[in-house]
Amino acid sequence: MTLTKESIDEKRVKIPPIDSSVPSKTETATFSMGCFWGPDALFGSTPGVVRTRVGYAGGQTANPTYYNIGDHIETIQIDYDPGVIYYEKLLNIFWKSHNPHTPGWLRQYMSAIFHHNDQQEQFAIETLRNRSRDTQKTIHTEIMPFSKFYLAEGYHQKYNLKQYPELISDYISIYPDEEDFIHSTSAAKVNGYVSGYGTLRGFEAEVKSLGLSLSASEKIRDIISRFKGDK
Ligand code: MHO
Repeated sequence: MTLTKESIDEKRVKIPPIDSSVPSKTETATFSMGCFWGPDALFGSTPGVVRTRVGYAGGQTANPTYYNIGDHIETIQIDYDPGVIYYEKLLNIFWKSHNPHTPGWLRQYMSAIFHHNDQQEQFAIETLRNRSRDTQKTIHTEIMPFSKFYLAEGYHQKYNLKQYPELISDYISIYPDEEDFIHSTSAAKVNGYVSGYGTLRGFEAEVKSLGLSLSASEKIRDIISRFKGDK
C-alpha cells in the first residue's frame, strides 16, 4: 500500500494540543436539567469549559445505574476555567436551556443545582429569584449542596459524538482508556459541534488544537454545514 499524506494522517496518534494545555486550576459546576445528553454537548461547546461528564446525583440509592437510577437525577458535571468563564454565566446557560417550571414526569429528569461552595449557593438562589420575578411562574428547581456524583455508563458520555463511529475511531486511537476520552476537552467540544453548537468559523479557528485526522475534520465540517444550512 502506498502511503499518502492522508493515510499517514489517519495513523497518527497524538494527544490533542488543547488537551495537553488544560489550565491547572479549574472549578466545578453541577446541574440537572432533564436528559443529560443535551447539556453535555451544550456545555462542552461553551468557551472556558474544560471538561464535562454525565452521571447521577441527588439521591440515596447506592451505586445507581441508568436502569436502576433509584432516587437519583440525571446530572451534568462541568469543570471550567474561572479565568475565562464565571459561574454566573454557566447559571445563565442553565436557566435558559431547560424548562424549570414543570415538576417533570420523573425525578430522574428534575431541575436541580448542586452547589460546591457558599458563593455558588448565593448565585444559585439569586438567579432563581430573578427568574421567578421575571417570569412570575413557579420554579421547581431544587438548590442543594453537592455531595456525591456517580459517573454514568460509558455510552452516555458524549452521547451525540458516540453516534459517529468515524469520529470516535480517532478518539479511540488517541485515548484507548475511556476515562481519558471522557476528560478530553477536544471530545467535549466536538460533541458540541456534532450537536449543532458552534460555527464553521469557530471550528476553523480551533481545528488544529483538536488533534483530529483530516478525514474526521472534514466530517465535522460537513455536519456543521448541515446544521447551518451551508451558511
Ligand atoms: N430515552 C430518552 C432519554 C434519554 S436520557 C439519557 C430519549 O431518548 O430522549 O434520559
